[in-house]
Amino acid sequence: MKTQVCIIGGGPSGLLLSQLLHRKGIDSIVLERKTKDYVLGRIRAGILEKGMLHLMREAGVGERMDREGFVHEGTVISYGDEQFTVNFKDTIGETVMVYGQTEVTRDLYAAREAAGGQIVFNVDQVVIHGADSDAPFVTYDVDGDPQRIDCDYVAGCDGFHGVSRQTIPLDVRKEYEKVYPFGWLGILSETPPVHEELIYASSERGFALCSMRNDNLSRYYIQCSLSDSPDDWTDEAFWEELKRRIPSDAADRLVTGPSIEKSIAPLRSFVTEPMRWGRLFLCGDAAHIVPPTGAKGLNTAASDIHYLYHGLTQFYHEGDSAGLDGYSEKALARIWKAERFSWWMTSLLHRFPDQSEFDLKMQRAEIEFLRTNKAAQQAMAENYVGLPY
Ligand code: FAS
Ligand code: PHB
Repeated sequence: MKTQVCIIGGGPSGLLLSQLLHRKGIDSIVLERKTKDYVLGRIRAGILEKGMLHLMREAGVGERMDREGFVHEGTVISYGDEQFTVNFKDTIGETVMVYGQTEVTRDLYAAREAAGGQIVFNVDQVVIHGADSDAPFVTYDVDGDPQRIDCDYVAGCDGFHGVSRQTIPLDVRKEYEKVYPFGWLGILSETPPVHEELIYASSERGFALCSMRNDNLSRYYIQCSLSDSPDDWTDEAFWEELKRRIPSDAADRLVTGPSIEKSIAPLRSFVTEPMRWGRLFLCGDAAHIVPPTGAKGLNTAASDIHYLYHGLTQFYHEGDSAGLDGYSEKALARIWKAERFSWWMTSLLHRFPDQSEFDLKMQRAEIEFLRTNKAAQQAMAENYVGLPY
């Protein structure tokens, strides 16, 4: 087989790139390790920045998002029983949207299928060949049958555990990592959200987050030990711990119910440089990871896709490779700012095992400064709604 762009990974990055390229008459094939149902079964991000909203509309898949998504004008930050709102709309005139990654991925799959897009599921043994040559190709197996795709470019959209990043030689790539000493235990419950917007809660017992997917589907997280497993937590234990960490007025009105999904995500900050090697471009989690505290994971994947989509379009339509040549530097400039914000939100709101009394006082003062200072709230708002592409 031959295509212009071979995309490895059928998550939001790979699907969004494939759909955007299709709309510009650029051909791609998506290779996905799992089944579509498996990909759609992963419960992940919930907040979309304005840049992602624009890309979804540009890809022709924004209609259900605009109809069913929830526009949020701000978020609550709480510390024990004290709480305040950082109002993005009042502060900087911007908002975010709550529309789950599962729905984003569902809409993108529907669009690719409607357009006759080529997505190969259950691929195995994917290997990228000749990325540093003018004739790259990708080999893989499906049901044990060896396959080959010759292409102009390879987009590595295969997430943190994919093969694309590993294809870049160790003496070419440099990796930066910070692993946090805790995880997030998340549940999904068919219950009404406890608040109309999100609550990011800091407490002496640890962090908690109250989020949602729709009027009767809530998403909650509590900071947990890395040695925990979901089976260690009954639903009752989860609800009791959540109530201890959020403001008491919210705890009093919290509607609990059986979890329909329960999982633990480790938290890490990670970046690999460069994000390009020859004709291989890394996008999304294949190149970088953020702790989900700043809701930047999916949204930094989106800005990578924006840069690569425009670079490929410029190349195929105008024969100009400037966008492709500048991809890594431009993407990394925005990624590092998102890494900083995600690290800042995580440091601000979580309990760290080695925190001294002074550290706790600094954390408290930082929250108090955010509560009382307009410039601090403006800075948080600008980062949360998404810095410019
Ligand atoms: P993805 O990992 O989503 O997709 C990569 C795809 O490539 C997968 O479908 C995988 O099956 C496939 N693949 C892997 N190896 C392959 C191979 N060798 N060949 C072919 N295909 C291969 N972000 C937030 O903003 N908020 C959150 O709350 C949040 N929670 C998260 C929880 C967890 C457990 C994880 C892992 C991530 C979370 N994220 C969150 C971040 C997440 O949303 C990612 O940023 C987002 O999925 C990035 O999308 P992709 O880059 O497409 O990577
Ligand atoms: C979610 O709804 O899953 C969510 C929202 C905001 C975050 C992280 C996760 O910062």
